[in-house]
Amino acid sequence: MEKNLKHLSKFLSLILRHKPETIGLQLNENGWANVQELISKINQHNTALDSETLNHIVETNDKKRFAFNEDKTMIRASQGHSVEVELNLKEMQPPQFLYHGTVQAFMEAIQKEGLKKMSRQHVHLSNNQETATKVGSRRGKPVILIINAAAMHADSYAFFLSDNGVWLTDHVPAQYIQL
Ligand code: HQG
Repeated sequence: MEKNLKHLSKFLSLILRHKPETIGLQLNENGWANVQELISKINQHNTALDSETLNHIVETNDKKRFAFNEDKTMIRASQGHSVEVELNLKEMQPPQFLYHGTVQAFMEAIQKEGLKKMSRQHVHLSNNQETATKVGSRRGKPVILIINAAAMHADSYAFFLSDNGVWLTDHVPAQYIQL
């Protein structure tokens, strides 16, 4: 059961962040999908999903990746998109330090160019080293970078906090990164 839920959650990430066209779904400009349409298109795609299971995934997802709108007719991913969406995130003052987990293989490029958003809409940062360690571990032995977020903010770089607590920014120039 848990395995199936994890599989469904990954499939939802694919649909709601990257490739809605896989099931012929369209996200609106703010990344929202109609819940009934999502459920029926996922079922047409030979993947069983009912609204109870979807609610369960949204509530119990370890990173709270998905969120419903107020009347629960719409759903979206809270961050992590590669498709262009306007999340209308609140610009916020970051804590003094934020963290980014990566791997050694990227360090040469990162030290030259800083952190780039690559295929996503933002650079993803976290407010604790533990989360950054998990993010980096997806790719191998993690290297944790400490970002001087307060200094960036003082230099007018904008930071946004997603609904699920991920800090987002456009680019972290190398001078604000310490190992
Ligand atoms: C690296 C997951 C070369 C960067 C996670 C990272 C996170 C560079 C990779 C969320 C670079 C991009 C995002 C540069 C950055 N040269 N490599 N100049 N700048 N990189 O997946 O932060 O489980 O797009 O270090 O938990 O790893 O999907 O970003 O290794 O929150 O919800 O390029 O995805 O969340 O990789 O992960 P990603 P990320 P979910």
